[in-house]
Amino acid sequence: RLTWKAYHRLQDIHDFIDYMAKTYPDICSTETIGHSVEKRPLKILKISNGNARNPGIWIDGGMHAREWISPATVTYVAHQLIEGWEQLPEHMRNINWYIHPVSNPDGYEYSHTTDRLWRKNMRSHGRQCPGVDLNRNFGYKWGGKGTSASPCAQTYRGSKAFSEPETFYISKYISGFPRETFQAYLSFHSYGQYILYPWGYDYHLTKDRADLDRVARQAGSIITKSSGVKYTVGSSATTLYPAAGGSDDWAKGIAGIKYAYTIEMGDTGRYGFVLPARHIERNGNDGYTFVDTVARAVAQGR
Ligand code: 0X9
Ligand code: ZN
Repeated sequence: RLTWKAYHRLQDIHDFIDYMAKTYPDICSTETIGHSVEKRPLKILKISNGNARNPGIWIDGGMHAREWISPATVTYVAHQLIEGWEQLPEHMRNINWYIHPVSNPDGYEYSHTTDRLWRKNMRSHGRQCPGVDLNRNFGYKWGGKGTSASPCAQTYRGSKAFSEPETFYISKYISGFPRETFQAYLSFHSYGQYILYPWGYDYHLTKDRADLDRVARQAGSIITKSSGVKYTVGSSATTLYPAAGGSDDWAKGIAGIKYAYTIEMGDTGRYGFVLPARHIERNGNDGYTFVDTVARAVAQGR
């Protein structure tokens, strides 16, 4: 059983997914979409009222190992959706949810056992430094700005686009659905409190930037009203820095998913990646507000 008063190990998060699927079989199911470099399962939790024609929303967390608030927030959101299901507004229940709380399971475990600030996956490169930055390994403008060809760099892009099973199986899974299925792709990271939309690879903006910006600002202002916390909104490249090969850019540019966002959870730097667990609930609520706002936009088709 998970609590949101501590950070949890991978096995506990996977047990939570299985427990939810077993306890709420009418709305929940689980699927393993592939295995990581070290052969850990890449597990997702699906939540649905059973209508295959609902729009889909993909949520992933834990792509960067040390960003522990991300899996914590994503599991918090999943728990809220499930426990509150009967009372949820239509725009939340008429969505098929695909939730992947730990997309970098090997790195996540390594950050618990060995190096708290590990970021990449655990790909071995022989005698060179291990690890690929999964958020530089997706296949849209792969290898561009803000990526490194050197295995020792924190932003090592890998040997080619989707060279890593953790990114490959996400793209394979999503690409297996009809193109209109997924209407939102939400990647949870930390830290800095930003809501970011494409593009990340360069300073250009998408044609529908106004829609992406409006929904992000809406979420930001509701979060500020409810928890007092501020999220900065803008495109990834202009707001943070250009970085190619991100999951959000792939979702937007290749998978054709309209609402592609990266949200950087708290804090703004006091604790950074090593955020004390007492901050999980607040971040969880902020994450839920973000997801709720995006789902409302999806339901309204705008
Ligand atoms: O650099 C990243 O991958 C993300 N920031 S983090 O501190 N969590 O590492 C930002 C990614 C934004 N999206 C793209 N650049 N595509
Ligand atoms: Zn990150």
